[in-house]
Amino acid sequence: MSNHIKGSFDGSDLKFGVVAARFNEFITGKLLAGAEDALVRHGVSLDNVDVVWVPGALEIPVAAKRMAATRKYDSIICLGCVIRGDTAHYDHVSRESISGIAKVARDTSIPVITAILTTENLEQAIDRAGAKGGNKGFDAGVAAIEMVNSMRAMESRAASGAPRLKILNKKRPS
Ligand code: INI
Repeated sequence: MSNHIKGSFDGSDLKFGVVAARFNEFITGKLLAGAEDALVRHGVSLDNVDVVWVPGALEIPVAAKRMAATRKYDSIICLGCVIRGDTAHYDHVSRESISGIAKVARDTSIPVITAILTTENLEQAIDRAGAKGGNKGFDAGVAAIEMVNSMRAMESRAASGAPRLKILNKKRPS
């Protein structure tokens, strides 16, 4: 039978960075409240949560990258809200911010969690920021804790076994 590695939802002693966009702050403030609620309910102390505000969703990736580079956070949670307007700007902002955040996670190996709402209108955003669609900030907080603990569990299991792919460590014949 295979070994299933699962992260716990215990956030005590974990430290989080949050990057929140001021654009559409009416919504992102609610995402932040949801994320903090999730963290606290899972044992995180708010003393261990640092929140950096940036102008808009496009600025989130660079701030998340700088936070990750400090190596002081177990996970970084990104909060933004992009609402479709009359131009193609929406497409650029949503695509660049979300793909930029995903790249930070890959480049730094730190779980970087995305709660960037991309909606057709304000009503859809409200639904997802604490109304009938739940609160995507809360979901992001829970996902951040699970990811940290699941990566830790995987690493501690891997550390207990013999190293594989020994051939890679051998000197190539000249
Ligand atoms: N930023 C957002 O976070 N949401 C939006 O809906 C949005 N729209 O629609 O323009 C937006 N634009 C600002 C952008 O993120 C940058 O802050 C700005 O372009 C400066 O670089």
